[in-house]
Amino acid sequence: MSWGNDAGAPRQVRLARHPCYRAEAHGRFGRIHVAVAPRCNISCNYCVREFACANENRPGVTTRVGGVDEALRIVADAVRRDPRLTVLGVAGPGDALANEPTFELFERAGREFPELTFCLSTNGLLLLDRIDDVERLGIDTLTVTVNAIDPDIGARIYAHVRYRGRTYHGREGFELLSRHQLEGLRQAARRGIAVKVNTVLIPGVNDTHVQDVARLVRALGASTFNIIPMIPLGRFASIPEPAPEQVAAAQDLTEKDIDQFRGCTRCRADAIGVPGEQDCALLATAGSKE
Ligand code: CLF
Ligand code: SF4
Repeated sequence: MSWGNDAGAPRQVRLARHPCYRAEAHGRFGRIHVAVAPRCNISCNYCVREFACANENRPGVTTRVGGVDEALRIVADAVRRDPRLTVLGVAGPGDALANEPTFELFERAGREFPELTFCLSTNGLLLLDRIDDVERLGIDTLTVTVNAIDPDIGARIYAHVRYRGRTYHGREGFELLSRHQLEGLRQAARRGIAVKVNTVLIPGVNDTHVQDVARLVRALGASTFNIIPMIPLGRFASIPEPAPEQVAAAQDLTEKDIDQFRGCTRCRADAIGVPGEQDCALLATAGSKE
């Protein structure tokens, strides 16, 4: 099966082949995550990252963190194996924008794989600082995780925020993060980048707040909203995972304000494949050593 060469295709065409943006693309097209971003600049209370993990399927884990050369070999191997893989994404295991290899990767991939859609997922702290780079590198789709807009709620979700050599806690940390997230996503949308907001649904913390988040990010230019049930880990290990009905209710509520993506499979940082099918990250990693 061939889907032709999308190099230079209008963004709408590229979006139509993005499994995390268009319902009709979900189950038909896939993504290649390359784990070139180990470091993070904030601390979410539900986060546990693992850099040598083969048997868990969730964000923040990868079999290994590799360099850009290895990542590009993985991409070449993956697109050769499966032409349905249309999206190249950096989604951790830390924050994409807090790791310089992310930028080198997209720079080189722009020359080597111009037909792929470039996707980047971030906590948004550095989005304002790097928005020119994000645009220059041809990032088509940008995901910003926005878990709150109310400082009283946000201060409960993040243990700290580290920015330009200083560490911020509590409300101060959240307000800094939130300003950068919201202004960054507004500027990205104004530059024509398709912006999706991921909101991690945390029972008892932000579950009555998601509509406020959805309305504001829509007003700022986000086009898609993805409510992700929190996996109880780290400092939030004792909070129960939201039931599927809770997630569906939050999606139904916010659907009035913004398009929903309902097919999220909470991918690993090195997931490769069509979401919902078995990922072949280990296979591709092994292939890269050939
Ligand atoms: Fe990857 Fe994320 Fe891009 Fe998709 S995943 S960087 S937007 S190409 Fe997709 Fe995976 Fe859910 Fe993310 S199913 S965790 S929403
Ligand atoms: Fe973990 Fe991602 Fe939060 Fe960083 S932004 S602490 S990697 S969940």
